[in-house]
Amino acid sequence: MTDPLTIVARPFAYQLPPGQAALVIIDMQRDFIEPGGFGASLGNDVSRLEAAVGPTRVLLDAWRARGWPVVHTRECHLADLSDLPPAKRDRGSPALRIGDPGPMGRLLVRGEPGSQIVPSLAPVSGEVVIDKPGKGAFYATPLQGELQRLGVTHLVFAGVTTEVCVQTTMREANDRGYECLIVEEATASYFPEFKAQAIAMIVAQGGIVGWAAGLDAVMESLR
Ligand code: TIU
Repeated sequence: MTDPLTIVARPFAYQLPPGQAALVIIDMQRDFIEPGGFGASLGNDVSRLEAAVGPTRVLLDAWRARGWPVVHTRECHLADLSDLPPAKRDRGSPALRIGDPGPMGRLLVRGEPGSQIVPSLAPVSGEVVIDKPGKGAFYATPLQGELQRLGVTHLVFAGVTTEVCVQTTMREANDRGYECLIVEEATASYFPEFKAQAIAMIVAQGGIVGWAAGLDAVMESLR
């Protein structure tokens, strides 16, 4: 077995076992990142999320070059909305609700243009794509079985939004025994202060949820 790579991270160094660490890219979908989608319908400034796309592409290229496992997730619902609880659809007073028609098709509905991952991060053959009805990627999905099939023990996270779907999934993964690292430049929130605080919560108390590292630190150890 190859020696683990050491990544300078908070709250202390992260040991990445080559081949056993999946890159997990959360919900880099047009519905969250582009105007006219679900994120915008909630009243958010979606332009804040674009900053995470380039750094995520750097990670994705590195994982692909090594042939390591890549997982993409998409928050979306079945066309008949049978997997959408009323508590999720009816919350608050958004401009449009999940399932309503918008400029990129029906909001957060599987197969619609808005639910697709942005073109520069589009999945390629052999990568795992998980469609999920919740904020966490383990709830009501085959993710855990896919990770077991791939022999994955470590998860390196990118994606949006930091404090909603990324943090929820990291917490679910941490409880399932995965060693989790979030890459700071590769994640974004509509609220910069929430991004900072979510990362602070993850690494507090000796890494209660996991680790955080800068993109340069990750790339340095991969070289
Ligand atoms: N609203 C918000 O910040 N996020 C979500 O609804 N989903 C994800 O984070 N993907």
